[in-house]
Amino acid sequence: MIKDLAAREDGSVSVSGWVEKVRDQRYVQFVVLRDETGAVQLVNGGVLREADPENPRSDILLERTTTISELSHGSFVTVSGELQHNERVKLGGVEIQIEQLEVVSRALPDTPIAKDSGSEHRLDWRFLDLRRPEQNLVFRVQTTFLNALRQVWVERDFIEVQTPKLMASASESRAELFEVDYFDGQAYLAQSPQFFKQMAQAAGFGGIFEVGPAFRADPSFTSRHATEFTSIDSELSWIDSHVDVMELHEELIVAGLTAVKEKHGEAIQKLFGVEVNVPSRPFPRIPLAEAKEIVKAEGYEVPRADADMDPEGERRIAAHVQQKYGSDFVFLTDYDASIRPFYHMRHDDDAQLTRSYDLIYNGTEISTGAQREHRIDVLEAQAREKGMDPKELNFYLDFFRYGMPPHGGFGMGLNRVLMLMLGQSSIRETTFLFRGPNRLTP
Ligand code: AMO
Repeated sequence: MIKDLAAREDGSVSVSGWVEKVRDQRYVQFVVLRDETGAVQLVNGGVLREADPENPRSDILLERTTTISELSHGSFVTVSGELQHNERVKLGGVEIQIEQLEVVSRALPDTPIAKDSGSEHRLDWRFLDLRRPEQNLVFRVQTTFLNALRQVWVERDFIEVQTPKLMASASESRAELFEVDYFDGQAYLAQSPQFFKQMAQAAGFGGIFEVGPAFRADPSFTSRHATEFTSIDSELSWIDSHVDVMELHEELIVAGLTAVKEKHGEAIQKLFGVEVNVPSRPFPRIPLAEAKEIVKAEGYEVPRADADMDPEGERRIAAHVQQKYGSDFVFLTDYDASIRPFYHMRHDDDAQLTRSYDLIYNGTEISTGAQREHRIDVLEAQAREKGMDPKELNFYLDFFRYGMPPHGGFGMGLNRVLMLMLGQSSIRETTFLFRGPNRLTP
């Protein structure tokens, strides 16, 4: 790998990679070669532009010179030569004197995207866009983040599940639901693993987690919505309230960010110009109604008093929390029952408020969590209150009819977390292959 070259001693080496740049000078040729780990400068000192009968290596040198001068950007080549350390070489302090260069796969001469191409055009050519070191880093960070979360779950003895993405009913609301033909009938793409992670509680699994796709037929073109995204879900039994869920959530976030900072902090700073901050626990917790009062006192009124925070409200409360507590994270808690799903448990002393929360990171919602209602009679009543027909939900309600422990959990959008962690302007940059209302390819 190219990143290992600097640590090697001078001598014969062989490397492969994509041609990033060619400088074809009269007496010397330079090629910058990149693989997924870094870049290195190759040098052809034996440039020969026309046959030289006096030189016994004339044919070889002439062919090599021609090959290099015709190299197109993005071609994949294998090179062998002499590695030399040279402090004056800015790129890693080493260069390779080319002895042999083989073009393994030639790229068409005009690369369809450039550094400054617009987002949609880059998405059309995502495989080329992903060759950029920044993009490569996004998915290395994702791997490290998820791995750290997984370690926490495994240490806590949680079970990993894979829930079905084809369902017979909606899993969140009837809005934003993709319907697909299913033999002679209809199926729906899962909007979240909500019902099944609760089923795992009825099954006696206790702590569980899933990292998998979620689908939302959301027609919006915002920077934080996709029609398919990766949802990080966890659920656990025997909780006293949503506070237990928040504590698990904090532990996971701190573990994920600690691992990312340790492994990629420097690269993130260099390529994205942002610092990864590991938050201290507990994260600030503010009831939603109080958060609305705070932003109102600071001059911003959330458009609808009976609704969720709007994006501007989220930004403002995050700025307030940042200033007051120095935290990138804030839990907004105790959402009004009218804006929460029927399965959220309500407070004993105030049936209008749910035992739920949203987690805001750098000014944007990344997650929703709650204690769930496990008492079947209350759950049925709450479903009816929301205009739902309990008969349609029977398969779900059955989970509660044979002994269901108190439980709760959360769902968190992976692509949003990465966008906010890396200071990106859209989840298009932090999704391997983005899906939106007008994008089903590549
Ligand atoms: P909710 O609908 O709030 O909750 O979704 C949880 C998190 O998923 C992410 N998310 C999205 N990301 C990209 N594009 C979208 N269209 C999109 N929709 C949602 C967000 C959001 O905070 N079942 C509950 C969770 C739970 O209570 O366990 C749920 O799905 O980051």
